Amino acid sequence: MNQNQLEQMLTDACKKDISSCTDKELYTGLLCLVNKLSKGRESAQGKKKLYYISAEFLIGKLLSNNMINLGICSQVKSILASHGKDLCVLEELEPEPSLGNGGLGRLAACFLDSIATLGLNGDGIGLNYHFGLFKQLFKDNLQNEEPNPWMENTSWLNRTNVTYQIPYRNFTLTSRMYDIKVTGYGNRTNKLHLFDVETVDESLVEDGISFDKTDISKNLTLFLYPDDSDRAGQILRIYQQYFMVSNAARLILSEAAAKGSTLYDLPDYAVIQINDTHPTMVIPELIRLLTTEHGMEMDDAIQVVTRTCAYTNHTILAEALETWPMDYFKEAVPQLIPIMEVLDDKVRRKFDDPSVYIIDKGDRVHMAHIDIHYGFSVNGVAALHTDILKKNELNNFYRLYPEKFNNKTNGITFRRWLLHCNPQLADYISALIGDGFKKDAFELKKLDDSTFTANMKILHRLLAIKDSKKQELADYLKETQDIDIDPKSIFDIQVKRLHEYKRQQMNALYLIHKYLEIKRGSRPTTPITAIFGAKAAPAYTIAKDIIHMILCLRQVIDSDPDVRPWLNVVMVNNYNVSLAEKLIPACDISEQISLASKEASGTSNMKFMLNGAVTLGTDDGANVEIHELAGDDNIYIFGESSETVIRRYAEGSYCSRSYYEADPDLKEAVDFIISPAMAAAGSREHLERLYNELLNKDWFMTFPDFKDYCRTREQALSDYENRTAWARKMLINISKAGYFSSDRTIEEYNRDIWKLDTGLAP
Ligand code: Z57
Repeated sequence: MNQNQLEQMLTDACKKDISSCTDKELYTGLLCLVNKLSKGRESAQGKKKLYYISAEFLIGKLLSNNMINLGICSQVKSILASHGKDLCVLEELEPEPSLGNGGLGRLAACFLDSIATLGLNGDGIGLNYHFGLFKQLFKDNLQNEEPNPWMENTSWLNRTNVTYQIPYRNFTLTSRMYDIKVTGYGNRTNKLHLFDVETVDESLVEDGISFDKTDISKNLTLFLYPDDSDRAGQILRIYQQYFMVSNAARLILSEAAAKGSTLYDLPDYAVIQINDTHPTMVIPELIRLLTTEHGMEMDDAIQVVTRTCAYTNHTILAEALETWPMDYFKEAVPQLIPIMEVLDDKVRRKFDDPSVYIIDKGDRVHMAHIDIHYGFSVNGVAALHTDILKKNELNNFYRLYPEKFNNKTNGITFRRWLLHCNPQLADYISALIGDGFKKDAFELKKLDDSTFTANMKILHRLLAIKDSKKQELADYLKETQDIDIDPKSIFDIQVKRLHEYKRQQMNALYLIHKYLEIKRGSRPTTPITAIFGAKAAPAYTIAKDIIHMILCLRQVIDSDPDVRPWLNVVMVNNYNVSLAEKLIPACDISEQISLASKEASGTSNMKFMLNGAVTLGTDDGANVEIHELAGDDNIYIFGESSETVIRRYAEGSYCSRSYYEADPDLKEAVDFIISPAMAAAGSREHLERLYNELLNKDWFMTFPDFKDYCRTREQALSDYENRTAWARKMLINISKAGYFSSDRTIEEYNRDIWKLDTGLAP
């Protein structure tokens, strides 16, 4: 399509001349145009279909992403420009659907993009949360939560005619399916199916995010559970999960039957990827539907379902592995209990090891155990993570079913995380090595060649692009959050959910230490801007205390004229996908400092690497693979190894206080948390609770790693001063990032697990 035709279509969609449109009218017009263009593209076809079921799909804004994938982005930009309009301004008008907490939900969104791009026959299935995840506000240096409404009259959601009756113990809900089109890069359009109930009552929500929990028909899909990896939810979560999987099961069975399946051959028509344990009830629900509504024998149904379902594990944190009291099922979905009892009984007859039972002696149901016994594949999300699952956390299962276990190292979509968020860098890469990397990310390897890495002009250009992204971020934060940052300073960024194992508190302890050093006169060569972005689960007390500490520290430093020109600590408000797209391209140093063994993979580490940030991290999750690819000279690794950490936990003898007593720098930083200066900025109660937690517990072992962390961070800061040497590290990181394309990950899922026909050549 040429530019004139496109301009005409946009004018038609807006129903008036582009120049006379308001920004909002233009945004809506573009949305309609994109919907229309993607209508021409069918879903990939094929006998067998993948269903990716997930409680979270953190899709982010869709306008620009869809335009990139339709191949009209640069044309639209110039059409808009010729009428004095700016796409960036229109982008700000699109509400972000926050249908995920963090990595797990964003991974599902990247996967949908790659599945469509590779022409695979696969859809996502999830829930349509009206308010998604909460919106974060800061008040008195504390996190507050508010609803985040994102659905508008004209939106990406398409109401369908698909509805089901979903039975609970003492009532039935009528569901309705909404679809969001998932447009692959230059390719097919798949679907994200989001189920909802029409009786949901948004007016139930009052005073922040609290609402009446009693009437399920009114509250079922109001919110996404804000717990990330921990703090088991409540019974409403069972209602939500069952709603998701019962709808999914009915859709899957009816699509298979429509294509001619007898349902005994369901595995030839469907493969279900269970994203963490949240959709696990799809296993007993499918068995229930096959036996009660399709006349199948129990043993046959179990066989069929086992050959259809595959499970992805995303964490080894014990507190994140879902176990539900049998009473919850009794109350909400008693129809599943006889099925789960049969499943448990079969396990008990076969294995005399209580650690692999489904129902434990305390009458709790271990959801992951259902997946492992009654699915054909179990995968971890990074090499180290899968190893730990096999050797430690799931060793008892690995010994029973070694053939089920496999690794699929996570990936990210380069369409959003490079082409969209950093077109300047993408264009420059194209100028150097051509466009091929946009289809085959491994082509980035071509950059690792001395014609590029030893070319001063190229290295300077890379630095200039980084500088321009830093300037853009500085302008954006000033305008939207009234935050001042110096674009000439070093941008050191840690953005991810707030969790003790991710150790934002250790980053903050370093910053306290640095603050005190600067105060004593030892100034850095280049000023430093340390940026945090993180939401804490509303019920996660210590996580909220850590946010409080960071915000108080910011205030203390900000009002200290001796230090403020040299060290700026910032916490951006309401960190989400859209902010990530602005922060990541501007980053110099990427903080990936989880306690070794605890971060299953991490995916922001990959996004930063792709955008030319250098990683400062532990040998944990996918950092291990980043380390191997980038090489020792192009990454800053510190801290104890996962083996040491696992041993330390096993010994049970960790005592944080002894580290505190032995290291004066550490002691000084920890004591500063409860100093008068900090107390003046915040609340003593919160600061003291955090101080005591660190001193008496420090469960995620920040103290043993503190010294090495400080030393390594200082090394990175001093290496930054040699600008061309630093630029070379950036370029080598970019050149090795191809492995982390989610296209590679999805090809592996398909090759080893799904085995779908590959539709179109990529
Ligand atoms: C979540 O975001 C992750 C794991 C979970 O069990 C839950 Br619940 C939520 C994250 C991991 O913490 C990351 O390490 C990983 O990269 C991501 O899932 C995607 O696999």
